[in-house]
Amino acid sequence: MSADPRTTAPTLGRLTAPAAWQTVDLISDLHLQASEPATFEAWRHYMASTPADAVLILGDLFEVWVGDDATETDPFLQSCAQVLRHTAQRLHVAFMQGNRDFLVGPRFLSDCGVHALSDPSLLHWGEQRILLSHGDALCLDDSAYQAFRQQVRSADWQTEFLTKPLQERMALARAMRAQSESQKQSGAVYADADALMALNWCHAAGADRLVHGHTHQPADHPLGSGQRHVLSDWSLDHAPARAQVFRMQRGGDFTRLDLTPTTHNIL
Ligand code: LP5
Ligand code: MN
Repeated sequence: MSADPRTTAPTLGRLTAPAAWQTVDLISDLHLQASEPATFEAWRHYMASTPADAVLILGDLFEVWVGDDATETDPFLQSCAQVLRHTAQRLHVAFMQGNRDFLVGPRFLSDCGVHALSDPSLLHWGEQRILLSHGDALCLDDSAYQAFRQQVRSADWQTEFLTKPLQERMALARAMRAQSESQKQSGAVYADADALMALNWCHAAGADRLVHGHTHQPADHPLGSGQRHVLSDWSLDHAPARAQVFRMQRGGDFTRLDLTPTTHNIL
């Protein structure tokens, strides 16, 4: 019998903030792609100008990722790498895999000077303990997705997939995206993060806050005696425009910066 994921303690990554960090930004679900240039430009501008000491990317930075070797021939991915590289020279940039870009590998990250962040990870920041996740693993009621996730996160599946020629991997990813979009068009109601699992994760980690993305439903929910903060996705190429940064200050001030052009709130 396999263990109940709701009550199983997760394997935790850890990130200890240096004493000098005053501001940490969290972003996720930008789904960067060549056909969405306004979103890319907003991200580029934000990365070049944020006053934060760290930008932690909680998954789905990329619309899709079929292997680090794709960057060799894709000018758009090279531009994204350039933005990461420039930013990582100035501040701490960390990347957690999402359900679209779980194949981003150590080679790409080290080429860009970006730190890997496992899912979930506990941020130790002074007295604060903040748990970070992409969020897809918490959407337990989506059992078809959880089965798919278990398969594609296995080392065997990934080794086999990554040995396929690039064009074949791209075709498989397109088919998978089409399958996922058709499920969305058919009006499927998506599962939210499971409340018991989220609470147990926080207890196991000694955290009173969880921050995650994936569901594209930005909100702050009570979670036991703490809170669950859900990040927004980004899109400046399709209405409604959305691009939010979750900014945390040392000592516990949390704000959401809205970077959509109409707000005049450009960093
Ligand atoms: O991503 P989004 O928001 O549309 O929906 C997600 C879940 N979908 C996914 C799939 C991604 O969109 C595409 C993955 C790209 C990875 C590229 C590299 C690997 C290629 C792999 C090729 C096999 O994550 C969606 C959730 C939703 O979030 C809400 O949480 O419901 O889950 C699904 O759509 C998965 C299905 O429910 C189960 C799929 C069963 C497999 C069917 C195979 C169909 C044929 C595909 C051809 C390879
Ligand atoms: Mn996601």
